Amino acid sequence: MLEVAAAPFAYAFDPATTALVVIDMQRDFIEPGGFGDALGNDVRRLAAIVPTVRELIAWCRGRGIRVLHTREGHRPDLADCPPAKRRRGAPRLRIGDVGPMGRILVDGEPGNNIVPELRPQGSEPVIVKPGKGAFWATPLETILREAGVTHLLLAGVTTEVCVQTTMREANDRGYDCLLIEDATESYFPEFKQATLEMIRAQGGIVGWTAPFAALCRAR
Ligand code: TIU
Repeated sequence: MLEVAAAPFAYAFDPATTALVVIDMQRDFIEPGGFGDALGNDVRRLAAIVPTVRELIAWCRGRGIRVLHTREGHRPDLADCPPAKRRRGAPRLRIGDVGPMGRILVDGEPGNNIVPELRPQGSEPVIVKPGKGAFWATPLETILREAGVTHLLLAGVTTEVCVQTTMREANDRGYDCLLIEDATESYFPEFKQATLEMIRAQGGIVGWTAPFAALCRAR
């Protein structure tokens, strides 16, 4: 067992039954010309965490902790994209429209790829998800159960949208979840801060948070 100095209290985990889930570190959210940019966001805030996420992935691989990746992406025929999601707001480009990195938020397009620095290795599963949560309409729960996983380390973007939704889905399914604070980011710094606080409030109502350095010091 390893113990991390986390908030609101120590987080203990066994690397053999723990998985790192890296959420949506894809060009659509991190590079200009993707979905995040089309929604009017400054994507540079998200690009800044790529080196830390890279180190986190390497740390987990080095300790035999399973690494899984997710992408938010829809079928090319958009049959799994609720019309309400496509209609929402007034983005420059909507889901399925052709942008500079191919069709926005569509599986198989260049913009849907995970950024090259974080490319999945070998047999690491990549879960393509039509929603914000990584459990909904995906095989993630089956994959984790078959592997005997009980604890999740979480990283990725954006903190208050896909990361928080996934962490809440995981918490309800009984996983003990630790969000790595500097390996997640939001387009809105105040939303990231509020999300970290709401996760660990009330005795860890959704789970734990800790900086990557604290994970590295786990003993
Ligand atoms: N817009 C935004 O903040 N996020 C998303 O749409 N998806 C994810 O968080 N991955």
